[in-house]
Amino acid sequence: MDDCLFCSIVAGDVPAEVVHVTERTVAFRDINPQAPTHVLVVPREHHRDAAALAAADPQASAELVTTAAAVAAAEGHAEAYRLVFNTGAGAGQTVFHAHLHVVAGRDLGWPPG
Ligand code: IU
Repeated sequence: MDDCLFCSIVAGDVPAEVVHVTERTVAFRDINPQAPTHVLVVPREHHRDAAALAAADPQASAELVTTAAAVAAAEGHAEAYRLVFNTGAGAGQTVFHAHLHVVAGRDLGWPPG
């Protein structure tokens, strides 16, 4: 999709620190990390949010989660990590290409802010 930052990262047109790739996903470090490990897992195809992705491509949706688990394990956090889909501007979504946050490496409070 034109004018989508994460589509540009997937295409390799915008640099990012990629940590894991699969057939349907790309995982890269968040530019503004909120924890020692903060990685975004995105589908290669453009969908505006997690629900749209799940409706269109359930396999890709599942692969986001399995990729996130692999990333957490590779970073030494298999026992404790948080996965977040901010969905909608009111919930903090700022990039409208579905992405799963993988956050780990510090105490994670609940409820989230
Ligand atoms: P959000 O759930 O849509 O708010 O998450 C978007 C994330 O994308 C956010 O954590 C940003 O720090 C991150 N990000 C990035 O990694 N690289 C960028 O160039 C931009 C945003 I703009």
